[in-house]
Amino acid sequence: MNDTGAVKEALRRQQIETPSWAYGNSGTRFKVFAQQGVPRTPQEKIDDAAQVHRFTGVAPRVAVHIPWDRVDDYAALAAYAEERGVRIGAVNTNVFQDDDYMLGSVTNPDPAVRRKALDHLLEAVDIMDQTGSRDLKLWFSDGTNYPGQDDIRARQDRLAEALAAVYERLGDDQRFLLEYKLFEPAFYMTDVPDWGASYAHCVKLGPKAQVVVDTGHHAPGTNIEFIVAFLLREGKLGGFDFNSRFYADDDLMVGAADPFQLFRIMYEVVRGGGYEPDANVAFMLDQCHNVEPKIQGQIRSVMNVQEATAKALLVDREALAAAQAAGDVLEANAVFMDAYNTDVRPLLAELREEMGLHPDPVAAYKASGYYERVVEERKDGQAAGWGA
Ligand code: LRH
Ligand code: MN
Ligand code: MN
Repeated sequence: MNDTGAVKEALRRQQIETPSWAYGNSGTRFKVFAQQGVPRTPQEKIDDAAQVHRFTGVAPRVAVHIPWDRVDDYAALAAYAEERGVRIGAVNTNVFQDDDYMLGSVTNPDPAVRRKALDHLLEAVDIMDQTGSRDLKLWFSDGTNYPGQDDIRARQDRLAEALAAVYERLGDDQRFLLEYKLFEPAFYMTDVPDWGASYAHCVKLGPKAQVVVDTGHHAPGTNIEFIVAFLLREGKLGGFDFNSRFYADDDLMVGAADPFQLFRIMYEVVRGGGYEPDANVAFMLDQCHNVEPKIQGQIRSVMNVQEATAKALLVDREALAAAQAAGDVLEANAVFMDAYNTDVRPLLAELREEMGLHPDPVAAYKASGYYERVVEERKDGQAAGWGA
């Protein structure tokens, strides 16, 4: 796509979902650093997410994580979000924080623990009914630390049973996204370690089961764009948890560690039709801002995804196809790199102005005084944190 108008049009309809947990305090197992002005309630997280949308224009949804965002009335929470110009997006489940889950949740050898975990997943679908959310995001920390600790195959059977029960409960307009992760917190064997395991379970269940790619969940050196291309071709790419990493599941700002990788991923998304609205690929962020300001970190991340998308849309597909067909390796690579090396910031600034936004979202946010206001307003009470 080389016509700037068409590129802008495509960028205008981009939707990037931010995670409620990115607005709360977070850290590592060594220290959670408390920041000022951090939200104390799910409503205040939504207030902050609305700021990201206000200044970027492309972040209209916020994902929730249950029980971190537990409220009495989820329909009221959805209405609250709408009043602030955003919507509730994916409902993320949490079967990793109770003592009961030490040996696993849905794969636990104890049927009572499995039942408890499944009940939580089903409750999350009830919540989706109230928030109007389409996506249920399932991530299981399940796994083992030592060879022989539990039966790998039996755990797969238990997992399949739970997934089937959740699938059964989904409404017509709902689906689940099964997230894989190589390791952590389990260090020997994880029950959904890679896209293949997620894909196989999803294929068996049907179209309402899709794979979600968290970009921080692979072994170093994994070709993530290949996975994206493959899943899209199979109609099984449900979405992304975007973040970046240098070493493991670092949850740093997307596009910070390896912007070229983000571009390559977005190119495969565009190439595979995943950017079309009816492809239903959810572009979500899953990040933690341990040392940087949170709302500003989210704004920066949204802009990083926008920039990678703009470059992906700018790839001269015709020239690329011609070079590929001719076996012209260097020309094909040059066409690809041309798009990556384009400075798309002026184009995006122009687009924002056309959308009635400030061309520089970070500067506009800083000048808005929102941060100073919430630091003052949120002085008292308990700040929400990762896990709170
Ligand atoms: C697991 C994960 C998953 C969780 C989130 C907090 O590492 O990526 O998506 O829900 O982190
Ligand atoms: Mn994730
Ligand atoms: Mn993760």
